[in-house]
Amino acid sequence: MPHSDISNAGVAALFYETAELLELSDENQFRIRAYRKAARIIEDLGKNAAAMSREELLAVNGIGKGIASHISAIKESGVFPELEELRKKFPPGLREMLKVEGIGAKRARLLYEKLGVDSLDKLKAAARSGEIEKIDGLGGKVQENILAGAERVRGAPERMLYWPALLLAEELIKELRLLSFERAAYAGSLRRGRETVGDIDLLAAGRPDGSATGKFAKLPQVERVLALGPAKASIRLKAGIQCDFRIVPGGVYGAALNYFTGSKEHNIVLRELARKKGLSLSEYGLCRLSDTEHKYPLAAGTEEEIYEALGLQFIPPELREGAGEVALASRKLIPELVKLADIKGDAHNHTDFSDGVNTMEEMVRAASECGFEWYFAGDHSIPLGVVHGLDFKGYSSTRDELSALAAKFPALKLGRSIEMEILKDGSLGFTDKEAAGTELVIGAVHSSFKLAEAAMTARMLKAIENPYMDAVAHPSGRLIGRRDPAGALDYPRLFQAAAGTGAAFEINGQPDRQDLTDITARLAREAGVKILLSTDAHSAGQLAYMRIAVTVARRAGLTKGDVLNSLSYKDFCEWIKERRSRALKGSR
Ligand code: DGT
Ligand code: CA
Ligand code: CA
Repeated sequence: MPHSDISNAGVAALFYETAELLELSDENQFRIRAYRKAARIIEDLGKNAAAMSREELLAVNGIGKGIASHISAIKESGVFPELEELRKKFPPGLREMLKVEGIGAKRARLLYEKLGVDSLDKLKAAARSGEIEKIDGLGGKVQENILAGAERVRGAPERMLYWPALLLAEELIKELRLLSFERAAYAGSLRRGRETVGDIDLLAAGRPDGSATGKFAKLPQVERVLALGPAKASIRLKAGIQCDFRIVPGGVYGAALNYFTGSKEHNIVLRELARKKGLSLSEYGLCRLSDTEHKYPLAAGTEEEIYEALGLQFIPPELREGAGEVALASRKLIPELVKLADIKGDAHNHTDFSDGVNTMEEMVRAASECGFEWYFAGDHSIPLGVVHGLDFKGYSSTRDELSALAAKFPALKLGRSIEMEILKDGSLGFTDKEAAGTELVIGAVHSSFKLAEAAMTARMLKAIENPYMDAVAHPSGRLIGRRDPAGALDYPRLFQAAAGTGAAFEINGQPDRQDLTDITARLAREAGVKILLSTDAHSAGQLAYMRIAVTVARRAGLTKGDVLNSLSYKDFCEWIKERRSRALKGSR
């Protein structure tokens, strides 16, 4: 039976696993990289790979004959034969060990061969009993870090990142439209744009006659049905998350959407406000207290009507956390939040000159297809441990290559940026003279994450005080669910320093980074620091992560004026120039 319903995430997962197992087999790096690259490209494809013909697949940048054949095989059988063979070679627990920060394939193999460690539990036991530090080349510090890392993997809550949940929800809403629901939306934490979500809450306006929930429960995305009634279905999706789907009468759609969007804290504040006005607010609408059966709502059809009837400005879902937003809305002080349409460009991303999977031309084409006005094509600087970063010579020659592309994409204004290594002592990967010759410098830490709080803050302060530091990338370094943020950075001091030199801070849009967070981004803005929204794209499709960065910015309450990406190309370049000249004067 053909498995054309296998999702892109499903195909990508098979390729990622293959790459990991090949790494455990100490296979050729090129083959490993080819699988990772294919996985990334498929994840970001935007249409279902298994439903595409061989010709269509081969037309995709980065998919060659080998990968196209593998996708056909997966489509035919639902499994990937090459992966099945690899799976027989290694105990399944070994892969789980790779989730531990500080354990790569080499270490996993070493621990397996020397100590027979083939699961997370055995790994922890070996670390606790002191066996790991006895292995040549490992030692006590490594053992300590492995134990801490292993504990984090287990303790990670079963929540899904915002981005995959968003894609799933949008796919399910399409299915609901096919089931003839004109009004359908996702609610809950997903609509509020939380970093991770516990489940997907879906809502549709319609008649609860049982046929729709039944059809919904039979969708190919469903793993099993947890509860099924005429107006509600709770299902477990194959993607590993629960979904609650509710049908409500069209007349109360707004009230239900408001209720199920939450947050619970926001709902409570709204309800108290309603009470003070002699009204009640529930998923059935805003009613008089005397109308105990909710028969004559004053407002229920749309959220806008409800906020208005309560004497409030409309509150965007991203701000509904019960953190003072209702008081602001009553004084009409909710700002107009930045939106995707305000974004004119991206400045932090990667080509295959460093660790991106697409060529510079492919990235530039994708940026022009995004409708950006400008695009700073980026890459890592030296010295970077695992991937190959550019030195200044490499920067300059690739800048020339970028200039040559300008004729092909006349509508897009191009620049070149460098994600500049911030070394352990706070100095940069380029000399000052080289940095001065770099169009845009975005500093980042990729090594020595475990410095003590004071040392890490001092390192960052020194980097910020460099007059060529235009923006600071993902300052906490966290990877949600995998790596904790750097030990309590002194953000107020960093932001104060940045306000002094005019350096911006980034909101990184990678699904597992989201760094700055909504909280630290708000602090930055209050300190007078400009914010740069970044995709940090490592493939063309990842330019879509701008949506994530915008969502975090909205949760932080940022407006268009707080965000550098809303500037025209000319104004953005002007900003860099003025900022540097002010910082240079300040540093003298
Ligand atoms: P999650 O799923 O943990 O990421 O977070 P939410 O906010 O999506 O929570 P969930 O799915 O339990 O409920 C969805 C919304 O329904 C929630 O944001 C507000 C509303 N809600 C659920 N239970 C209650 C409740 O007991 N009281 C109130 N006022 N609202 C509730
Ligand atoms: Ca939820
Ligand atoms: Ca729920």
